[in-house]
Amino acid sequence: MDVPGLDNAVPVRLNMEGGAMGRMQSAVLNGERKSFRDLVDENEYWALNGTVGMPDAPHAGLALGQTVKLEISNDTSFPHAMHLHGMHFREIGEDGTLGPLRDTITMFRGETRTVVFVADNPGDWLFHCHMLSHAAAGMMTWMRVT
Ligand SMILES: [Cu+2]
Repeated sequence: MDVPGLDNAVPVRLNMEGGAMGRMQSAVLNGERKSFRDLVDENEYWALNGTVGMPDAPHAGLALGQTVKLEISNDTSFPHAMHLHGMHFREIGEDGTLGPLRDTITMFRGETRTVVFVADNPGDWLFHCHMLSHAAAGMMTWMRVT
């Protein structure tokens, strides 16, 4: 899969936080900011861009055909297999080389990595950790392609 348009790619950030031995102090759950301790009491442990679980608004609203450069940072103490529905991506190295076509990237603790893709599939697409207990405890969001 070619990824044209990298020079004009839309930048999107994803910050992964939470879990034991993490640094997350608080996050938003159902529109309300809560301390990590209160989140744990509700069996919610993980946040993406400061929100626990599915936000009302998409993490990113993408125009059909737009090239996207998605930078992901894992600020937790655990590995997470981040899985995007609807589209495949390729990791881009610092030298600009493109890795293999994937729909999941395993993010180890402390890593920041960048993937690129063309938003070529209209719809609302889940983007979540594939450790499903993590997804169920907050580690999921979604993107919209229109
Ligand atoms: Cu996870």
